[in-house]
Parts: sequence; structure tokens; C-alpha cells
Amino acid sequence: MSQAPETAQSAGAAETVETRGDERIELLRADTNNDGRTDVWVVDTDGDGKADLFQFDTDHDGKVNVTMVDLDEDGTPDEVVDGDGGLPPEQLPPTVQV
Ligand SMILES: [Ca+2]
Ligand SMILES: [Ca+2]
Ligand SMILES: [Ca+2]
Repeated sequence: MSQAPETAQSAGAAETVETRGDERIELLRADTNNDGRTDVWVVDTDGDGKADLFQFDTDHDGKVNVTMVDLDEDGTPDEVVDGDGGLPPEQLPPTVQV
């Protein structure tokens, strides 16, 4: 009984999102709680320079908890899934500290 009470952890990785392209050009990584690990990823997947994929590590364990895809790039997410949406980010230091 040493497990964390939250059980959604293992089920989250199965969902895969459709993105505009299959590139992963990270426009921004941010560390919102200043622990040295990235919490927010802003990604362009089709190379047009505009962000269409957003990922968030809401519990700050280094793994994505929420992925949002903005397929028409109007600034409003069209699809939101649990986990990394099949697009796990590289574990690199954040480019911006918030
Ligand atoms: Ca962090
Ligand atoms: Ca784009
Ligand atoms: Ca996490």
C-alpha cells in the first residue's frame, strides 16, 4: 500500500493524437515551477513556424500529462488528450524559465 492514490498514470500513454505534420520543432520549452525540468512544450509539427501542439507536465514529474493539438492553428485547441499523445518530448532543459 505504498502506491500513490492516483491510478490514472499507466492508462494515459495509449492515446495518440493526430497532428498537422510529423515534425517536432520545439518553439518553446518552459519550466513553470523552476525545478529545472520542463513543464510546458510548444511545438510546430508542420514547419510553418506556428505552434500547433502544446504539452503540459501538470504534476512536474518530467512526463507529459496533457497534450493539446490546434489543427487549424486558430489558437484554440481542437483535441485534448491525456498523456503525451504518442509524442513524447526529448528531456532537454527548458529554454525559458517562467
Ligand atoms: Ca518544472
Ligand atoms: Ca505549425
Ligand atoms: Ca507529469
